[in-house]
Amino acid sequence: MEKTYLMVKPDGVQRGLVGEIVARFEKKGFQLVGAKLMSVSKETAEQHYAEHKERPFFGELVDFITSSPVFAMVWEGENVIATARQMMGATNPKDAAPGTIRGDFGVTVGKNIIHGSDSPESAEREIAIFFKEEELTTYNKQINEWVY
Ligand code: 3AN
Repeated sequence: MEKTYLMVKPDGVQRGLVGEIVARFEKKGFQLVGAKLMSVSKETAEQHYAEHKERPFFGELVDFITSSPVFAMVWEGENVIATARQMMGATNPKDAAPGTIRGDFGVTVGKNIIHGSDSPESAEREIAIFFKEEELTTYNKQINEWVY
């Protein structure tokens, strides 16, 4: 089953949006298989955002993500990578549709509340950066195929 890495960024944690965000993915029908509140080191931040190294906002990005705790999560489900990106909304909250997380709660592009992997390759890479294998669980929901 497909997995993705989602992270409530420091602005989302500070604004008390962790529960709201977890609830959206739970209600959608995805399965939480790993989660933790954590501080991100400079090294981990630089590794995570490596593809943006040459961008002018790289320093700002690393400073922000290391400034206070994030809520790191791994979610599992059919097409969870693309669907989670849709639920997050456009990168710049001013372009994010109402009903999406960034559309409902975000204002500026630098502080856009949530990160989500954008491909199977980045999901695998990012999950490995933030989680040890033993921190992830596998379990079957005790329900039938209609009620998910
Ligand atoms: P996404 O998070 O939607 O995949 P990316 O990968 O283009 O977006 O950007 C990574 C992160 O860099 C974004 N989450 C955003 O916080 C930040 N970012 C993107 N563009 C800018 C910008 N012009 N100024 C400041 N931060 C930016």
